[in-house]
Amino acid sequence: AEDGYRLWLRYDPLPQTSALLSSRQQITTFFIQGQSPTLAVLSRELSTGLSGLLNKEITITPAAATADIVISKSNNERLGTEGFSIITSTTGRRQIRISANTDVGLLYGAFHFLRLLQTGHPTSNLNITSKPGIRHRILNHWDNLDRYVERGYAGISIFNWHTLPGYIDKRYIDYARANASVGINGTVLTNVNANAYILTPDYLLKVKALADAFRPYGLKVYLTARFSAPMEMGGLKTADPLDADVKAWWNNKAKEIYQLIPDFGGFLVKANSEGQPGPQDYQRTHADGANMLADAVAPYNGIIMWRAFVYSHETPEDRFKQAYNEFKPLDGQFRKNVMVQVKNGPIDFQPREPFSPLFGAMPQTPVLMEFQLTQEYLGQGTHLAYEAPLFKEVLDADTYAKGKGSTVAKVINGSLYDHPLTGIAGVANIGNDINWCSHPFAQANWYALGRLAWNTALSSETIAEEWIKQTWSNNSKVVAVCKQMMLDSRETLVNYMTPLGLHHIMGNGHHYGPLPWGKSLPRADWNPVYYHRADKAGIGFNRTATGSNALAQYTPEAALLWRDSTTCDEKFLLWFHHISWQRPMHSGRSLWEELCYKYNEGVRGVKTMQQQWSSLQQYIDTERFSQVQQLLTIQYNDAVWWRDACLSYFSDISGLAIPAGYERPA
Ligand code: GCW
Repeated sequence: AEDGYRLWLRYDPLPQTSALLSSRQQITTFFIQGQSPTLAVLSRELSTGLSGLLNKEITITPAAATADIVISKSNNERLGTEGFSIITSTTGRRQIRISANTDVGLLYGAFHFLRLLQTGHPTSNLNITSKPGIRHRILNHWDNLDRYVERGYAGISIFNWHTLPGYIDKRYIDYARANASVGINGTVLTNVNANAYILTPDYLLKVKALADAFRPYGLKVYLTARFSAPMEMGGLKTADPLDADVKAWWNNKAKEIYQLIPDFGGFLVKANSEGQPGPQDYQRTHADGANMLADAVAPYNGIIMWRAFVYSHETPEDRFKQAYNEFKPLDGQFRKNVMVQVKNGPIDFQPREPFSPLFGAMPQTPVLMEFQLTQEYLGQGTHLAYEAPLFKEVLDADTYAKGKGSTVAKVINGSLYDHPLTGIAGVANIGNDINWCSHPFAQANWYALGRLAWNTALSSETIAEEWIKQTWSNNSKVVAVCKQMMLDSRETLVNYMTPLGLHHIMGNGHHYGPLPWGKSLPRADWNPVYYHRADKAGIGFNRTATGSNALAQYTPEAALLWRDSTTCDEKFLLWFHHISWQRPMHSGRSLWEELCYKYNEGVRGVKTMQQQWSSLQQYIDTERFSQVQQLLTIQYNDAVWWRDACLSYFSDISGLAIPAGYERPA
């Protein structure tokens, strides 16, 4: 576990390949033009990184002309405020030139250069320009003030409110480094199920201490705002967003925060969802609530990220449809500094969901993507599930909102509707475990979020390969085997948990193991039977025109993929259709047989991962090798548990026996 602390910034000496040998010969000195806290951070990182990787002494030189690496400001409009270029110049003395318009751009450039070295890229002929495609690249911590992390599986919160503001834990700095290394530039420190206490003067001083520590790394802090704070903290009788005293309270609070933290990012808000207070408590709309807060932070260039994760069981409506029904009519009513934050799918971070129909449906509103890095429904801190393929599936999905090619990625990077305000968020999987994320492979999901936020066009494969080389080894066998494990892992997990479009059949509350028979919770929409709808005749949720008609929330072209049960992509089949157990599938098997087949595929997939991992023993440090090996054993047993529980239950419901040739439940 200790070895995992360094994440992907290990900087161990590189193997002596020819690409490296030339870099090693060429790089001894670097020069940094100018001085600032960010440049100091950059200089430290480059010294540590280069001397570690190249295994020799690296020195800073005061003379650009004699340096091997020159880091200096440019004035290049194309690079924007965070982009950089890295060029090997061969005119005159051979130099690697890292340029950017800002200090933080230079820092990103330096981290990218270290990444190139760590991944074995030759540096003799570089000609790179890069800038982020999305402006706000943010982690959302669901961390409570008592350090309990909601849906956290990696220990308690890294934010130690007790010793702040006096004590700056080294971990805060390493956290900021890791984020900067992948371009993450914002962090929401507190849970969306918010505690108003964070807004008290004492806590704001603690937040300021973190903001000061993170600033050199280009990492802004944000907080969650509890909508009823004016009552709880301010002693007001209401939190009605149209009430003058309420507005004044928030305006003063914003002023107080910005006096302490001039570059405070703004607020993330969960309102009128799962019992949280909100504007609807006063018969006001989400827009009224968001705009009131937006006005409070606008003078300081703050933003509001207002979540669209709303659903209520009082409404008989399919939960799938509720966020869209609530928010779509509000398009055009939000202030310019409001983003609506939408989870990738319409229900809740399932192993596979169709994209949320809100993407593309609110042309006048910047829509921010919320992914979940913490694997609440994907085996948590225990199962190996590389999420980049899940993220990519959603980003690449076509909304057809402005014709073919209107991908979700284009909605969130602002290009489809020409929004300058853009964002992507990942619910963090970080805790105070020595290795940060509990499962050594879970670090890859944090890494992937940053890399995709920078460039949504990167492939899952490229990201995996980069991460493996930096985290495990440059050895080609390790790279090939880990990459295969990672790329297959999500589909394997879908197979043993929720194949063919099943969803939300996890155990109540904890969401870890299977509970397809679950129907005891008071809220129908929290019970698995609500989602799979299995009966004697068949299985699946009819969301076509003869059912809940959730499909009508998509553009007709997008809906076409799923509308007809005979042509529907089978991965999504039971999301949209109630299908007879006997229905022939593309494989020629009946639906029931296919379900049995898929669950077994899932179990087999984990067995394969175990074998793949075992083949790497000689290349991996004992500690991390054994940790992953043990976790894979748990994952295998869990996959068997999932298969047996689900197939037994569905067999009971359908009256169909598990066909010969498939493993049977014990
Ligand atoms: O996925 C669900 C979780 C809740 C969470 C909620 C949300 C923070 O089970 O724990 O609350 O989503 O996203 O608001």
